[in-house]
Amino acid sequence: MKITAARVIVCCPGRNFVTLKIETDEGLTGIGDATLNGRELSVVSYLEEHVIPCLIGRDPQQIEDIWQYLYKGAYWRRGPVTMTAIAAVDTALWDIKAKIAGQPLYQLLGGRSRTGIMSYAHATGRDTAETVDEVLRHKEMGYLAIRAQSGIPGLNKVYGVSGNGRMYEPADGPLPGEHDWSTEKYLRHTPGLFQAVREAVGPDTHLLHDAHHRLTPIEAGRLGKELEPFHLFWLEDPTPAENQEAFKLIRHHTTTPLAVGEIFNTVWDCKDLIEQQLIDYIRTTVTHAGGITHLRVIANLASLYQVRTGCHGATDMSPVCMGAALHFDTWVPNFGIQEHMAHSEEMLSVFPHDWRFEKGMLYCGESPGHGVDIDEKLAAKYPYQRAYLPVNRLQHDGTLWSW
Ligand code: KDG
Ligand code: MG
Repeated sequence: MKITAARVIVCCPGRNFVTLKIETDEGLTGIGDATLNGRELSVVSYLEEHVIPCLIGRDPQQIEDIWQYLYKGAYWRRGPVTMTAIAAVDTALWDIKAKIAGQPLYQLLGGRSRTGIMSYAHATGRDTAETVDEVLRHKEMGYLAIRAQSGIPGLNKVYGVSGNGRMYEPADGPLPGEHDWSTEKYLRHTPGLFQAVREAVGPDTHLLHDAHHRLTPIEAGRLGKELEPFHLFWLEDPTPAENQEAFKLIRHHTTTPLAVGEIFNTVWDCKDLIEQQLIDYIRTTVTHAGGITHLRVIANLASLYQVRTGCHGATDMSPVCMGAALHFDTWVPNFGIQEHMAHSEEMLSVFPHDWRFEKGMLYCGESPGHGVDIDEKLAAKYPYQRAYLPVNRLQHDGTLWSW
C-alpha cells in the first residue's frame, strides 16, 4: 500500500480547524487534526511545504518509521508547530491502519480497559452564584466531574468566563484581545468560590480548577493549601512549567493534586515532572503531543510513577482529536479523566463522528479507524478567519503576564 496524496483542509465553523487527509492507492483514507489555536496557518505551511512531499509513495502502515522520519529526520526537533504537524500525520495513519484491520482503533492499541470515559465539563459564571448554578446544571446532566471558573471582582475579563452567556471561546481577532490580571484579587476570591461550590454540589462530584499558568510557585502552594478542605480532583497549570523544578516548591506546600501539560509537545517537557512525582495528571493530548504514537510514550512513562492521563479536550482541538483521544482513553491503563468542552452543533456537523456523550461519560464508537470523518463540502462553506488568543497584562502597571 502507498500514500498517493495528502491534503490540508482549513475551515471555520465557529472557530478554525485544520485537518490533514491522507489518501492511499487502495482507496482507504485517514484524517488527523492539525489545529494549533491562533497559529493555524503555520502548521498548514509546515505540512504543505515540508511534510506532505516526504509522505508520497511511503507505506502508510509504517507508522513508527514515518514518525521517526518526521521527528529525527527534520533535524529541528520538538516545538508546537512541528509536533502538531507530526500528530496530524500520525493520527491519519492510525486511522488508516485500523481501517485496514477492520477494527476500532482502541483494539490495535491493546483493547478495551474500561466501559466508558469519565469526562469533566466546564462550569463558568460571571460570579460565584452563577458558577454554582452552572456546576449544579452540569451535575444534573450527569457529569461526575466539573471544572469551576468564575469572574473575579475587580477584573474585566478572566480566562474561562464568556461574560455574554454564550459558549466560551477565547480566540478572537483580528488582533489579540487584552485581559487584565491581579493575582491578589484572584487569590482572595478563589477559595470562597470553592467553598460555595462544594457546599452546593455535595461531597461526591469531582471538582477541578484551572489556574492557567498565572501564579508563581509559592502563590500556587498557597492556593493549593487553601483549597485542600474542598478536595479538588486537580488544580491545573498552577505555574508556567518551562522550569519543571518549580513544581517541587508547590508540592512541598500542598496535597491538592496537580495537573499540567496541555501546552507540552513531547515527553521531554514532562520527564522530570513525572519521574520526580511532581504532578498527578498529565494533560498532553493527541493533537499537540505528536499523535497516538508519542502520547503512548508519555502515558507509559507516567504509568511507572502513578501519574494518570487527563487529555486536554478544549474546543480548539477538532472533533477528530476527540475521536482519537477517546480510543486512546479506552485503552490507556493509567487513565484519569478526559476534558469535555463540548463543540457546537455547527462544528460537529462538519465532522461526522461515531463517538457519543451520555450522562457525563464519553464513548468511542466501534467503526473501523478512529471513527471521525470530514464533510469537505460543508467545510468549504466556512472559510478560515484569522483569530488570536488574548494576552494578559497586570492590572496595576500593564506588565505583560501569562495568559
Ligand atoms: O487554546 C488555548 C486553550 O486550549 C486553553 O486555554 C484551554 O486551558 C484550557 C483548558 O484547560 O481547556
Ligand atoms: Mg487548561
